[in-house]
Amino acid sequence: MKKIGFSTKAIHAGHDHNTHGTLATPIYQSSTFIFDNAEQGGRRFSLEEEGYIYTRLGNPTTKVLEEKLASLENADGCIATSSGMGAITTAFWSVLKQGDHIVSDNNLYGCTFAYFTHGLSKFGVDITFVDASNPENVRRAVKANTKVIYCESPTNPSLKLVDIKALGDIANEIDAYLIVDNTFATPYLTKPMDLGAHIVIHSGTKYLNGHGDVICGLICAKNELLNDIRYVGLKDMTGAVMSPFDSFLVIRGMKTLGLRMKQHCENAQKVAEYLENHPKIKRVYYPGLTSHPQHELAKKQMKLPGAIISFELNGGINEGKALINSTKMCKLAVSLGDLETLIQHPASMTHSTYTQEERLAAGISDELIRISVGLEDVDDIIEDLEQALNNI
Ligand code: LCS
Repeated sequence: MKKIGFSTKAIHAGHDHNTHGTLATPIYQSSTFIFDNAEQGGRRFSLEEEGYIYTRLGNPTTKVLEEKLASLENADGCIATSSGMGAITTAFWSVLKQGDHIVSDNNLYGCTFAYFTHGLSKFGVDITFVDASNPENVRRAVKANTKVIYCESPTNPSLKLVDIKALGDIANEIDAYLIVDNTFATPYLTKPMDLGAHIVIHSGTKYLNGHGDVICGLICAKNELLNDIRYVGLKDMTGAVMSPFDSFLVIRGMKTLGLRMKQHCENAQKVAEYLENHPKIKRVYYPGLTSHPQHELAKKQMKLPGAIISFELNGGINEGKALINSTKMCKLAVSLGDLETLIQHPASMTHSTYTQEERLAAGISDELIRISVGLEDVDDIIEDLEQALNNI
């Protein structure tokens, strides 16, 4: 059978075939669903009969979104949540029990790191942080009770890559789950399920929605995990369910994911090359540059190198702050993956949940600046950075 293209799936997968034949997905803004009789209600609750019960357990608008992402990620299924953190916590509460051990890469989004260190550890879960860009470090950290290997790739904010296939092989050898946060790459650039991941997490707030107007998350998983994640983790433990209206917005955003990612990456490559050649800049972290230590892995594992860039200025933290205070069009804001170019300072903002010592151990310097390259005309992005750099 002919393979269906990415954008065709992004536009058509999960279509809601309703009686009115709507082209756009209707917003089924209903908290509950009416049963024909008591027997049917019972059958729905026992999962003997398919159908809707209550929106915390499933909703027809959200189902379209879930089927769309499952199709793009080559996953058996997908479960939408009210935030990326909701996706992470729901997945972990679903698969872990007291006494389990996690091996995680040390460079994570700040709140994921906080969930591990301040949250999970209180419930008797043991976590070892390693530099997972070398799979041997992960292998060495494995214990008899290791249940999950966890990573982002590229990582937030250092843009380090993790060899997902190598980690998938380790997870399978020790009968653990590999969970990959694919927020930075999106399925357009990397498909972790094809490389051996058992669960793929997204902050859909970022590229999947792409328009900066929703907080949401998604969990893609293998068949055997789906019921536990939806009917235990989401239904009973976090309750972090996505609203039908937000699902509608993310469905609309995802239809253009392929187009947007292509342009985001093209813009980012030019911005990264500009920054790397600028005399006031000490170092640029971007997988599309030949100076990136894992440039070869990026070419193998990613269709394009993504659109987040981090860099350090000559000088340091004060120069970095002066720069982000001087941009005009590029907005000083956290988040990423929006149409607008966003610039921020991880040490005092997104990664302030790490102590300075933990941050430095994870390779996140105090002077690091992160840019999410948007979809403005790239010459205008560069011109804004140029005037800001001239200001310091
Ligand atoms: N995973 C990654 C890789 C993230 O970057 C974020 C948020 C999350 C999960 C959590 O998703 P949320 O709950 O916010 O939807 N990252 C942010 C960032 O770098 N700036 O602001 C939020």
